Amino acid sequence: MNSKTLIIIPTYNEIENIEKLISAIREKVPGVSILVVDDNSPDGTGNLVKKLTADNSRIHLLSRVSKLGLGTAYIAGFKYALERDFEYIFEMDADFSHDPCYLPDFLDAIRGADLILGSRYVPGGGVENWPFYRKIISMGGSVYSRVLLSVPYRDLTGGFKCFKRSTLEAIALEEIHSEGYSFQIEMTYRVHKKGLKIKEIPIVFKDRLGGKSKMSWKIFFEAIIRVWHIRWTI
Ligand SMILES: Nc1nc2c(ncn2[C@@H]2O[C@H](COP(=O)(O)OP(=O)(O)OP(=O)(O)O)[C@@H](O)[C@H]2O)c(=O)[nH]1
Ligand SMILES: [Mg+2]
Repeated sequence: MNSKTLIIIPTYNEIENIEKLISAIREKVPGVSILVVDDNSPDGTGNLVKKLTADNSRIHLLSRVSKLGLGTAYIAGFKYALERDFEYIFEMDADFSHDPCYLPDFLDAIRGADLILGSRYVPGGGVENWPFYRKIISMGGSVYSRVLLSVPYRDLTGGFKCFKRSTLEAIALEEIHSEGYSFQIEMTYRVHKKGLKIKEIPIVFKDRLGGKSKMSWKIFFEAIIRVWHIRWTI
C-alpha cells in the first residue's frame, strides 16, 4: 500500500521544516513517495528539496516559477499523481501542523472510503497552541460552510486529506479555481456531490513549528464569498 501512496506537500518558505518533515514521514510510513510543490521559495526550500531528491528516488520536486497559490499547487500535484500509478494521494502542510503520526490511520481508513478528512472537530480531534482568533475563524468557517452547503462534515477547512485515485479521477480538476480555505471546502464538496464516501478521522492540529504563516485576510474573505459560488455552481 505504501508504495502506491503519494504525499503532496506545497511549500512556500518552509526551509526550517521540510527536511525534518520528510524524515518524519519516511519513518512513520516507509516506502511512500513524497512530492513537494515549491513556488520558487526565496528562502531556498526548493534547492534543499532538490538535493534530497538526488539521494532518494521516492522524493520528488515540482518547481513552479513564482507564488501561484495553494489551490493550483495541489491541482498540479494531483495531475502528477494521476499521470503515474499512485492509488492513495495525500494533501499535507509542510509546517508540522499535520502530524505524520496520523498517516497510518489515514491509510487504514481509506480502505473503506473514497476520501478521508483529518478532522479537528470530531471526538478525539483538537487544536493546540493556536491563538483564540484562529480557532474562531477555523471553527466558524467550518460551521458556516456546513450550513450553507448542507453537508454533515465537521471540518471543512482542514488540509490534511487522503484521496483514492478514483476519487480524483471523478472530479473535474480543471474547473477548480479556489485558493486557500475555499480550495479545501470545494474539494470536499465536489467529492460529496459525486455521492462518494467521505470519512472524518480525528487529528490534533498544532500551530506551525517554524517559519511564517501564509494565511491572510484575503484568503479568509475569499472563502466567505466563495462558499456561495460553490453552492450555486457545483
Ligand atoms: N506551493 C505553494 N505552497 C503554499 C502557498 N501558500 C501556502 N503554501 C503552503 O501551504 C501550506 C499551508 O500554508 P500555511 O502558511 O501553513 O497556512 P495555514 O496552515 O493556513 O496557516 P498557519 O496555520 O498559520 O501556518 C504550507 O506548507 C505552505 O508552505 C503557495 O502559494 N504556493
Ligand atoms: Mg500551516
